[in-house]
Amino acid sequence: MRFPDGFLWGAATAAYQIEGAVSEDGRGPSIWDTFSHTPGAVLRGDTGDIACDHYHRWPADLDLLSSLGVNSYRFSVAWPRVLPTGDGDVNIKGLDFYDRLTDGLLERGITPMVTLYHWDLPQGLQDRGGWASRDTAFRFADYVQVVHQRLADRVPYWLTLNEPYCSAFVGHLDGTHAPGLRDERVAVTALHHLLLGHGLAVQALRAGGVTGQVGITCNLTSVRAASTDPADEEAARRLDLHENRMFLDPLFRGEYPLDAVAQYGDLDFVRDDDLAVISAPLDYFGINYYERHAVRASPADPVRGWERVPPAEPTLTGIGVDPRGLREILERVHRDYTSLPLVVTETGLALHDYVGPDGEVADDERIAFFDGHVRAAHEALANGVPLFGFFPWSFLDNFEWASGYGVRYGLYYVDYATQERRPKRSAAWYQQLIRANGAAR
Ligand code: IFM
Repeated sequence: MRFPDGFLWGAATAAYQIEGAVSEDGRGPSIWDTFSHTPGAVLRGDTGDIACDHYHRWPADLDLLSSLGVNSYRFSVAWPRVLPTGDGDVNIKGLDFYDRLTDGLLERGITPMVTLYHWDLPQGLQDRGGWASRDTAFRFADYVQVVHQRLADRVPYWLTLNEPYCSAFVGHLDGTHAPGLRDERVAVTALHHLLLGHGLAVQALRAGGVTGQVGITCNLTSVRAASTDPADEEAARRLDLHENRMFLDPLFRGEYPLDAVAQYGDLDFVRDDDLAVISAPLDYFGINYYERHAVRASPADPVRGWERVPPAEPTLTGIGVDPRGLREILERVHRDYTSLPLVVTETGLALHDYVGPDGEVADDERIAFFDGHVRAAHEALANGVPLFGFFPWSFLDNFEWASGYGVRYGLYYVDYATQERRPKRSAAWYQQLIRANGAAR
């Protein structure tokens, strides 16, 4: 099993999950600062105030990435560092940080992949309606232009949004992510404005003469009906709409699925030309994969009409492990939606890792997880999917949103009391995989 020469073996993080330094050098508050400081919102009241202190420790962290052997690193820019209230004056010190980070990566021979929005909307914009307000999409494009002007000459891969599903539905319908709302109408409106923001950001990048590749990352799931009962098949169709088609159809077909109106009501917030903006051509597409699930009809939930069948062996986050879903999604996107190059921008496993008496973090389940998913990615490649990279989530243990520091995803263990980083067994495994470009296993 060999991967193509030049295949990107990376690692991924996001600003609020690792940086800390939330009040430093002019950074403004984001919706995640507000949410994490809301009593009861995050497990044990954890916040990203300090996180991995990456804002101060970035040079040593980049050295770790070097020793891991990755040839690419996916990080996100915090909008509230660059524009503390969301628009208005640019905070040069915020841009300086990402400038240094980008140069630090390039000096180490590591290709930057920059996510422009990984959920940390400036609180100032939330106070004006957040993603439920159409104006936020335009403010996003303005911010993207500012970041692009500063980093354009050195960034080969741009991603506009990370996981608009989570921003829209987990943040505005489930209420378990910032801004913590529970209103389906607001969620679907926010979804549209997120996608519009993506499209306007692509326009801004193109107008600015972007030389790097432009894409977006969606988290997609592999959904199947639990049985051939028509009610279960209908349940699977609905969940597929909610988790996949509401994103893929507008991005790649320039339309919302026909069944969206039956599920969510009139999409009267969609204006002429919005879908043309949203579906403007991209250079590549990022996929985050975590879940393959069976779905059945749920008479107890007539509104949604579906429920996931609980996996036989749930992980800490309640989902199962099934690498087949990664191949299925890659093949589906390639077959049904786009011939663009694809990249796995995230996949990973949450564990309660600990340092053993021998000083080792023996995360063998994570190694098995990654092994299975790398194999699934290779199968997709062999079946003709133009896959060009694989980015485990995550480089470091970090602030896992509503789960705080209660679960760990990193290849490196972080001792939050001392900020010591320690490679887990999975880091050594990944290092070997990268050296062999997948071959020697
Ligand atoms: O930690 C998150 C990341 O921010 C987005 N994708 C899923 C990861 C694990 O839950």
